[in-house]
Amino acid sequence: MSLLNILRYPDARLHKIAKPVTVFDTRLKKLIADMAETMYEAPGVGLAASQVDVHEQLVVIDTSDTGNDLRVFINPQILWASEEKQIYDEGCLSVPGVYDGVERPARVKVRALDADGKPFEVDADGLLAVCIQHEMDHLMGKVFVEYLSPLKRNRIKAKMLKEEREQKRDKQYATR
Ligand code: GNR
Ligand code: NI
Repeated sequence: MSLLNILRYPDARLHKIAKPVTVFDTRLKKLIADMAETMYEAPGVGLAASQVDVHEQLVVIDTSDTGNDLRVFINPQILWASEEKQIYDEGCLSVPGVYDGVERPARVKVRALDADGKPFEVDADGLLAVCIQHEMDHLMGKVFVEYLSPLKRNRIKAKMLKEEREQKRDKQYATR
């Protein structure tokens, strides 16, 4: 297994649209294992393939307290979303250190394929519902900060670019 590099906002590759998975082979199994390892190590409760620069409709999620309930969603589709909304303080591994409220449907019914290409459905609420919708946004090239006001988004963008500049400078300094 190997850890994958997580793209950081505002990287243009985070806005690419993911294509459906069509081949369920060992390459897919390895990608799922590597994404799970990367998610647990981060640590995070979800990871979309888009975040590791693989633009295919694949998501891993584990919202359990124990970290032993890995769920894999391939080519996910929302079959139903509740009228009722919930506001959840979201974070994202591609926007580290930033948390803000996002309003989404409180409950969703999702259909997806598992790692073997077998269809399944799940009724989700709470954090799982938030996470599924957050990850499916990634597959469509959308990052949660795009739900925030332009003012907040621009502040976040500036903060991320500043951190990027500082990290590059630190790296250069370390090798001199
Ligand atoms: O680890 C994560 N935590 C989280 C918290 C609230 C709402 C959504 C998330 S998903 C995030 C991992 C991530 O960035 N997935 O794309
Ligand atoms: Ni995210």
